[in-house]
Amino acid sequence: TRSASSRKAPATSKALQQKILHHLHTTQGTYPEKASALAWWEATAAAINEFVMAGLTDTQKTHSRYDTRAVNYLSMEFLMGRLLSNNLHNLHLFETTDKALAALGQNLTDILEQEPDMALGNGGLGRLAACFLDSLATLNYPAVGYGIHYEHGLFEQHFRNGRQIERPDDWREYGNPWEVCRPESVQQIKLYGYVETVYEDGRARKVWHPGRNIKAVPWDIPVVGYNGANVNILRLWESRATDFFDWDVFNAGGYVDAQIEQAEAEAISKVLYPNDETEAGKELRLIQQYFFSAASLADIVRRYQRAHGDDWTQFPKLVAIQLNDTHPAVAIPELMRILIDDKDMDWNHAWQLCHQVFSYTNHTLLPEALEKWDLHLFEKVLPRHLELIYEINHHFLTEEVEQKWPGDDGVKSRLSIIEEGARRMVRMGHLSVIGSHRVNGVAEVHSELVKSDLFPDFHALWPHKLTNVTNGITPRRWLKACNPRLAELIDRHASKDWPVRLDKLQKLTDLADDARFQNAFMKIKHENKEELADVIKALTGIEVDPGAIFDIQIKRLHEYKRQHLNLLHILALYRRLLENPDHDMVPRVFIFGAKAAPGYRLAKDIIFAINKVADRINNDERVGGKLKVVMLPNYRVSLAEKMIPAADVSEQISTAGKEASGTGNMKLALNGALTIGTLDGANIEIAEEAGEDNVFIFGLTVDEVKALNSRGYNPYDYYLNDAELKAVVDWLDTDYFTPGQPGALSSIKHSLLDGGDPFLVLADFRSYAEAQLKVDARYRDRKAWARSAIINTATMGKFNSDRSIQDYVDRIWKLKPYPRDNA
Ligand code: 26W
Repeated sequence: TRSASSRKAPATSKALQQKILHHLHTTQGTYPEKASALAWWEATAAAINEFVMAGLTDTQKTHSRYDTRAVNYLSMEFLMGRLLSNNLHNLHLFETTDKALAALGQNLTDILEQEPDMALGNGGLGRLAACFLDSLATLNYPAVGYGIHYEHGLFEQHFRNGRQIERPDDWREYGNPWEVCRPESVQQIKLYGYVETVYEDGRARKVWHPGRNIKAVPWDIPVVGYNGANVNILRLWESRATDFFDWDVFNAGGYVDAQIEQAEAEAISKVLYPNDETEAGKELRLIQQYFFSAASLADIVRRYQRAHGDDWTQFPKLVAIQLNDTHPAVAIPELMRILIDDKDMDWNHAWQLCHQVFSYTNHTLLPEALEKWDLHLFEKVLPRHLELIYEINHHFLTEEVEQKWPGDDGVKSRLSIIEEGARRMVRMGHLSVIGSHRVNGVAEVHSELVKSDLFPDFHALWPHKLTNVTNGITPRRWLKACNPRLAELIDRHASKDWPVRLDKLQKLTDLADDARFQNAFMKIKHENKEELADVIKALTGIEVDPGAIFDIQIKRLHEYKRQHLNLLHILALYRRLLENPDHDMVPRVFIFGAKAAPGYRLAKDIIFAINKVADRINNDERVGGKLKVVMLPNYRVSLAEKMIPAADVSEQISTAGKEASGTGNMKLALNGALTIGTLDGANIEIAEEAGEDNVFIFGLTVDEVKALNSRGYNPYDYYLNDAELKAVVDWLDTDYFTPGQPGALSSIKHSLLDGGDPFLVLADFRSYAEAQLKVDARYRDRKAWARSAIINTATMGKFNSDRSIQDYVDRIWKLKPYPRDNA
């Protein structure tokens, strides 16, 4: 197939063959007859890296030649997935490499499978950061991603007797061909200790005497833009024991102590915290946050001073810093510390610079996810930063808040960075809002809730600070690379530049009723389902029929995402089939992928329940192949790439008001799945784009959820008044799905009844079941289904992450694009 752009591949397949062989010999030390698949992958990556590195050098030269304004994207998570396939697509080398490898007797698809996922993130927030890097490079914006070089990314998930088992992820076990270590840019990071006030020339100065010094070593991962655009960098910091080794301690017999110090230093970047949306308040996590924020700021300041020395006037013109949630919020007092303590700047000047460079994205409203640090812990780890936070807070409360609401202590205590109480806490959200010039939510409804419910007083104080940037996804990875058949069909029927101009998919709406196009579109869906069926068989042994509806829910396991609502409906279908073997339904395969945080009991119980229900249903002759349930193990980016193209139905069923945006919803709809969803997050905007007829909306709205909760929600009202609902909830209390182990699934029932059903599962059950009947009815009408599927693909242009990035640029970052010289 011809590539979507008019650009041609930068190498012939002959030339590439030579390069791959060269690397097989000289960097892998092997030869074709002997080489393992892994060696072939390494050699291919090394060959492609020649083009990547050339682009990187050109881009860096361009940025320094024009002294460009850049955004620095600070994120604790970057969920990059695999890079080889992505780099091949973005460099227009995919077909060429395929050919080159074929000529060498190798299969590219198999070789791509050798690459471990780079899973340095939990879920939505981390994958969003990865899509944004792709778009920033593609649009030629100068940008650096800053994060942590975790030795172990998100755990590997296995099932043992249906229960989730975690094993460490070891993505770098055999090295990583993409990353470059930059010892010349090492930073020293200080921790603990105490602050001394020194009087000099009649002025008080603060001197921080740290108790610990840690080395931050940068690893650069090139980020290749589409069409051979810029190659930006993702800079990830690894912690090491410092070289400023305490030789006295060592010589005085402190060998063991010195080793302990080294282990402690290395622990900082050892492992990604697997908690999604729950703040645990752990000291190591705070140290991780400070470690990478401080290293990144030192790097930003070093780069700036290399060009501008002590002239700070250009700083806010050249530097934008985006805080991806509050995890890097400590960067705000850190920049103040650098400017005031190290660079001798006065408070007002420093604050003015600070406030101009920072902006903050909020990704969640869940109270348990809002970061707060115990004040004493904070003081122990970062004594100087706590002082600076007090001072920021003092200026804010006595100047800005006092001006607006004179004498109002209530509003002061609500807006204070410090939460008073038995345990005093540092509120990182407050710090982020006060220290930033812009704050954004990630979908329209979410941003409105940020204004009205999360930060209403801040919104009253600064009406222009809070804004919206709706999330997006990169169509390169999430359509072109993962769904080559559909990509090729679109190449032929819409314009070829859709990977950069996704709105051009609109043209396909004209073909939504065209029988030939419908057949071609649905044939591709069917072929993708056959491929996924093979994957399911290989991973679980379960056989599924590609003729059935593939109904997919893929996301972290969380009560608010309501995988258990899906499960209750599955039980209802099963029950209908048992009560009436002739019950008429389109055969359906429910497919899940989800990891639970290792300490989240109920989430793990829901995984167990899905697995147990799946066992029972899949082995029950009576359902006559009409119902199958599959929970795929170890859901991750590379598995998502196989599942999404094969989905007929996309489950987006969070309690309204709880899912900030969702981005899986966009990926699935783009690939022609019909959404069954609540009016939550970006589902609302998806429904607006696709039209209400092409999505299945159900359940309570944000306002109805609020009203029900303030009336006082009683789950028994629903349980006792819906016989089917009662029957399936009670089913969980028997040993039907766990023979010999009654009560093994009762925690779910308990949470839904006596636990108060905090996410209104029972309240939305009937409406969900009815929407599912409409899904079934639509699927029977093959043409109507095909039409809706096509319209979904055609109307997802808005959700291109290039559009999100352009919104950030226009509203917040104010960058100019700089295509690289020599490109
Ligand atoms: C402190 C523990 C913790 C860890 C991660 C709290 C919160 C998080 C993230 C903010 C959770 C997250 O990934 N949020 C998701 O962000 C996506 C990108 O904006 C949204 O699409 C999802 O709706 C949101 O849940």
